[in-house]
Amino acid sequence: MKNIIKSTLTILSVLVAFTSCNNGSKSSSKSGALSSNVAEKVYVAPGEHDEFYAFISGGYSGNLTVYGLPSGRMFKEIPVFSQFPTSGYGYSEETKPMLNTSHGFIPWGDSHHPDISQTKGEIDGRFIFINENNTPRIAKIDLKTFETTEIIEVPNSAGNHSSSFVTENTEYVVAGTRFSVPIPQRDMPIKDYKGNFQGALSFISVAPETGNMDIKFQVLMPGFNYDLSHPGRGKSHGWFFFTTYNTEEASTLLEVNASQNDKDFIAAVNWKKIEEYVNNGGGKMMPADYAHNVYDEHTHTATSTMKKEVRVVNPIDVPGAVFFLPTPKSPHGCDVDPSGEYIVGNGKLSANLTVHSFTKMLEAIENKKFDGEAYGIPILKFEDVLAGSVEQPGLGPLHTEFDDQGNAYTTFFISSEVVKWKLGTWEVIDRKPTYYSVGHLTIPGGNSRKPQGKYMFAMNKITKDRYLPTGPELEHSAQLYDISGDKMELLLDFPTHGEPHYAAAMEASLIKERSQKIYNLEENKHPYAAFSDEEVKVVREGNEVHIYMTTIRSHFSPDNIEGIKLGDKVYFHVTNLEQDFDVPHGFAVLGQNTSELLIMPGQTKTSVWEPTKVGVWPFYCTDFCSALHQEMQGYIRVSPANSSTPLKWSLGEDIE
Ligand code: RUQ
Ligand code: CUA
Repeated sequence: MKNIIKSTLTILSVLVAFTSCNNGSKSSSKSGALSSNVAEKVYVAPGEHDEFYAFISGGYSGNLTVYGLPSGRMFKEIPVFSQFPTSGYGYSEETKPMLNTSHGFIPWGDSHHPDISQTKGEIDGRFIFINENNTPRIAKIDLKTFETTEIIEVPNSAGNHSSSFVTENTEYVVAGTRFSVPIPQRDMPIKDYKGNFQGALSFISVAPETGNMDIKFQVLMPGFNYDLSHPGRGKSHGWFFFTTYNTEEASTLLEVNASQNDKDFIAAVNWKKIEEYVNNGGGKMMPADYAHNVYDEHTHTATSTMKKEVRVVNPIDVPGAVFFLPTPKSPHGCDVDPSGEYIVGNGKLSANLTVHSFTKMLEAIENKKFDGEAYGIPILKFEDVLAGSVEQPGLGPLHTEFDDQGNAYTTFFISSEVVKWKLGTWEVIDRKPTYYSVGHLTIPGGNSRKPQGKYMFAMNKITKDRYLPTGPELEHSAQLYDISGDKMELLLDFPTHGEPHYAAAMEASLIKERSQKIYNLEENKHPYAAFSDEEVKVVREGNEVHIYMTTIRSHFSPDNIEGIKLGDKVYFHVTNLEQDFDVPHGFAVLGQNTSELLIMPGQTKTSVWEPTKVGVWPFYCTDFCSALHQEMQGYIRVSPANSSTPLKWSLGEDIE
C-alpha cells in the first residue's frame, strides 16, 4: 500500500510540475495588423449592445455576474447566496429570509454552475438556476428582473456540485452530491464510510407556469463522489448522466486513494422511469430538514418555510432505472452533445478522452450485457458502450462543449489549452493555448440542442502575468475565442469576479425586450408601503418603531423624525415612488449596522437600525439620482432611553 501511495504521489507531482512550468512560459501572440482585425471583432461601439449575455458564476463570491459578449464588459452582479451591501440583498428585512437554511442564517455561498431554462431542448431565457456547493442549495433567478426569486436547500446532500443542470423542458433542475455522507446524518466513525455513506441525486421539479421548485425525489446512490452531470436530450431525453470519482470509497488522502481504480463510472439515470415509479407511490418519505425560500415580486418580500420530509428512492427498487458506464480515471466533466447521442467523460488522469454512445448503451441494456454490479446497480461493459475515444488530446481534460457543426471543444487543465475535435471521427482539428490552467468553457446555447457556435470563452483558474498586478490576489481571467472558422482565434482577455466555474450564455435578443424596467407601484403589496405624503407615518410598538417613508426626487418624506430612544429598534420602510426606468434611490443612516438599501422604482425595502448613541443623526440617499441628489437628506433624533421626547415626524414643516 505504501508503495502505491508513493508512486501515485510521484505521478501527481509530475503533473503539478507540468502545470507550473506551463504557467511560467509566456507566449502571447501580438501579431500587428492581425490584431487590429481581432480588435474589431470584440469592439462594441459606444451605445451599441452586445450580441450575447453571459452569466458567469461567481464561485466563492456566492453570486452570479452578467457580462456581454463579445465585448467582455461586466453589466451586473446578481446577489444569490451572499449578502450584497451594494443593494442591501441579505441585509434588508425583505431579503434576509432568502439566506435562511436548516443551519440558520448563512450569509455566504459557493456558486458553481448556472444553467438557463429550456423548452423543447432550446434555451427559453425565463430563468437561470445556480447551485450552492457548500451548504447545498439551488437558486432560481428570474431573467425578467434579474433577481433571485427562489432558493431551495437540498437535504441529504454535501458539496452540491453535480448541479444545477436542467432537463429539456425544465421538468427538473438536478442536483447531485459531491460528497457522500451518512443518510440520515448521524454520529458514526469516519472509517466506516465504505458501504455506509450514500450519495443523493436530487430531482427538483420546476412548475411549468410559475417556475416554483420542489424536491420531487432523491435517488440514494452508493457512497461515491458525484462530480458533474448533464441531461440527455433528443433521443436521450429522460436520462441524466453523472460522473463519479472515488468509487474506491476512500475517506482519507483522496488524491492517492481515490486514484486507484482504472475506471470509475458515469451513472446513467432514467429519471422518467423513476418519476413514473414515484407517481405511482414508489419510494418513501423520509424526515429531513430543509429551507424553501421564496421571494414575492408584489410584496417585495421573501418568506422562508422549513420543510420536514423528502421522498427518497432506492435505485435497486426500480429495475432498469440506473446503470454504471465504466469511464477511465476519475472523470470530471460529464457532457452530452446536442444530438443526445454522445456522452463525454472527461477522465482527469486519463491519456484519452472517452466518449460513450447512448444507442450502444440502450443495446447493451436490452441484451442484459452486464459486467457485474455495484451495490446492486448493473455495470455495463466498457467496450459495449464506447463510441470512441480521442487519442492523447492533451493533459488533464475537464470539460467539453459543442458547436452546431458537430465539433467538440475540451479544456485541458494541465496542458492549459482548448482542443477542438470532431464528433464521430474523434480526430483533433485544432488546439489553442489558454492563459492559464483552464477549467470550464462556454459556448452560448451550450447545454442545449442548439448551441450558437460563434464564440467560445475559456475560464482560467490562474491569471499570473495577464493583467497589471494587484497584489497576491488576481481576478481569474476569461478568454474569448472566435470559433466560427476551422481554427479557433483568441480575441480577448477579460477579468471575471470570484471564481467562475461554469457560465451559461445566450443570444441577448431572447430576453432583452422582456427585461423589466420598473415595479408597478399599483401592484406593490408590501404591508409597510406608503404611497403618498398622507400615508407617511411613524408608529411605535413597544421599543420597535416603524417608519413608513417615501422617496422621490429629491426628498424623503418624512425628513425630520424625533422621539426615538436608545434601546429602540427602528425600521425604515422606504417606498420609492418613482415610476421611471433606472431611478433607484438609496438609503443610509449614520451608524447603520446592516447596509445601505437600494430601492428600485415602485419597491419598498426595509432597513433595521439600532442606534447606540444619543444625538441627531443624518440620513441620505446613496445613489446620485438628480441634480438635487445632495439635498436628499434628513435627520433623526435619538434621545436617552428614559426621555419623554414625543414621537414626531414632518417634511418641510419648520420653514417660516
Ligand atoms: S468545476 S473546473 Cu466546480 Cu464545474 Cu470543473
Ligand atoms: Cu435619491 Cu439620490
